[in-house]
Amino acid sequence: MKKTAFITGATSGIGMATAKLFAENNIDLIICGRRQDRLDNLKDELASKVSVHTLTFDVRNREMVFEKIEALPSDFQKIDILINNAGNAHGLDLMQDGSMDDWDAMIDINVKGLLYVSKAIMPGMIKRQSGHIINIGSIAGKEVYPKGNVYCASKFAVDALNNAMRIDLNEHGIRVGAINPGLVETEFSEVRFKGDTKRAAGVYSPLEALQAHDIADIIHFVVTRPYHVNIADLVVVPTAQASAYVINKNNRLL
Ligand code: NDP
Ligand code: 8X3
Repeated sequence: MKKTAFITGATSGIGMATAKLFAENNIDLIICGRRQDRLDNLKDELASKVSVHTLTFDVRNREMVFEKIEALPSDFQKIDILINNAGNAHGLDLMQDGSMDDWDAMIDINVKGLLYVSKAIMPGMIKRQSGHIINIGSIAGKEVYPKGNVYCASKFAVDALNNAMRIDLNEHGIRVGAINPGLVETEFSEVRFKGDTKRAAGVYSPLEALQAHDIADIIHFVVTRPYHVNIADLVVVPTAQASAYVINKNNRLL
């Protein structure tokens, strides 16, 4: 039966690549983000393949999250797959030097935003006793690295919430799992370094980083397993990356 996926952070990187791959594979889409123009362009690109609905909201805005999800048109109300992907790092500083605005952003977006969206979507899945939630964590949620502090903490929280969700939703037959990537070349580092594209490019050079489509491929694999198979927790790194901070390059410019 045809499925509908709700993807947060579909305006860029992993979320956008996943939306494109899902469209190639006949999965209808609800694509979300703050940048309406990008959502409109993506909808124009994909609408000949599948049904696409755009939702523009900031995951930090609790009221708007619920307002938008509750007002979904009837064709899009049955959400089979939730990809909790929206998130970013903001800054890379020693904890004693960190910006509290950056800390608020990471906790509010990566942790509380994921909770709000999940809270709005879980009741429908519980009612249908079916659904699949994929949380995009990070290797930063498995290992702390120097200056990663609050970003790592936010992704450790995603790791905990992924496990907690799987336990709490277990009796309802809902699949829950996390994909935890290492270095993926997206707009992630541009956001982290506040638009410093040169510094951002240095994170992914010289090494062959993962690309957004590599993660999209894995997400698609995960959602296309038979329903009795749940991939609960998966770490994926570039071959050049052995751990959060053992990376085969001359000098990682973090
Ligand atoms: P991008 O910066 O390319 O994409 C981030 C996405 O999140 C954008 O679509 C952005 O949309 C959305 N987003 C950010 N803040 C908000 C917000 N407040 N409200 C709604 N949407 C928001 O980065 P990636 O694709 O790399 O990141 C996707 C996920 O993957 C994140 O959770 C990140 O932590 C995780 N990850 C990334 C890794 C990497 O190396 N790139 C590695 C491991 C995990 P918009 O700005 O339009 O709102
Ligand atoms: C993104 C991976 O190592 O840049 O979550 O934090 S890392």
